[in-house]
Amino acid sequence: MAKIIGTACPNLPWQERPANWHRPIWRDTGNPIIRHNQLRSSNSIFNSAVVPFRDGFAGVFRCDDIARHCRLHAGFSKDGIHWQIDESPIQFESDIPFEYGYDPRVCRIEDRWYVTWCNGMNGEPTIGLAETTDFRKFRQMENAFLPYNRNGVLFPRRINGMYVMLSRPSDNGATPFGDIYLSRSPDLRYWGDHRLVMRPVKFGWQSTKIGAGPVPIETDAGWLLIYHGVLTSCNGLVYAFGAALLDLDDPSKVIRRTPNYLLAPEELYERVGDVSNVVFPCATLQDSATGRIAIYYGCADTCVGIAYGYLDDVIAEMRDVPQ
Ligand code: BMA
Repeated sequence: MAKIIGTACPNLPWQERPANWHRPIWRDTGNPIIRHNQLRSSNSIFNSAVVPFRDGFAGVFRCDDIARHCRLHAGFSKDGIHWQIDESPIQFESDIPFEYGYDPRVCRIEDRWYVTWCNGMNGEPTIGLAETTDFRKFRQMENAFLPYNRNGVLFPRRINGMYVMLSRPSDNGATPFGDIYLSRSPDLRYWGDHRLVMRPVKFGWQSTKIGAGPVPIETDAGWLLIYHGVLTSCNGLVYAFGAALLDLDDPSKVIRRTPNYLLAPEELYERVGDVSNVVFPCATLQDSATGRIAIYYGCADTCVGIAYGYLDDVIAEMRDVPQ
């Protein structure tokens, strides 16, 4: 049995696997847990990130407003299912512009939380970075990289003294390619030592591009990285997700990954929406005592769902996959 390294989270949202369900990941029966129009001003609320916070949970939510601007909003919850999301977007304290924000991730490192997101830089996408200690005040820092980049995801501790971030160099549109890269920084400002982590796999659900999803989970078998993979169908892009194990000491090394997806668009709220056929994971809550993992994912660029699974079942799906 593999073990999650980290704190217990006994109050994470959870439902046991349905009796007739044979796959390693299953959905909350109340999905979608956040609807597209939960805010007065929201066209859609999807690809969003949550963390344990005080006696409940906090998060940063992607809310596209009814002018179709991409905004980030803070939110709080006692149970991880029912969320009070601020009506107003986060006002970052910053010397550099916040142009737009989407696909946030939130990572706790030591005494604070860091938000990474796709930030506009002169209109082009790159990785924005901010810190908070209370989810009320957010101090925006320098963008991590040059455009074009997306899916910036921090590791939850320094590795050999360095902060580590995954990202996905891309282009300016619905990028038709994409590999996961890793970069290191001594101070969260200057990034280097760039390494390729993994590439798409010929044919199938992860053949067009891949991108890191939630903050990697530390386990005694390696870092568990849940990531999205994209297939180009006759009807456009299809977003599913799978997982990989990365070396604990050097996470640019892939140990194994899932040849099959863990979850793909299947339910109506995943198949039909502003962008159909998308499941896009941005956060997990995990309980080190039991190996339970709750995965928060955007559904069809419209709303938010949760899926559940056990660490061992996810690892059992992994194989040696040519990188
Ligand atoms: C990606 C990102 C995501 C989105 C996905 C599917 O490029 O923009 O926010 O969920 O496309 O539209």
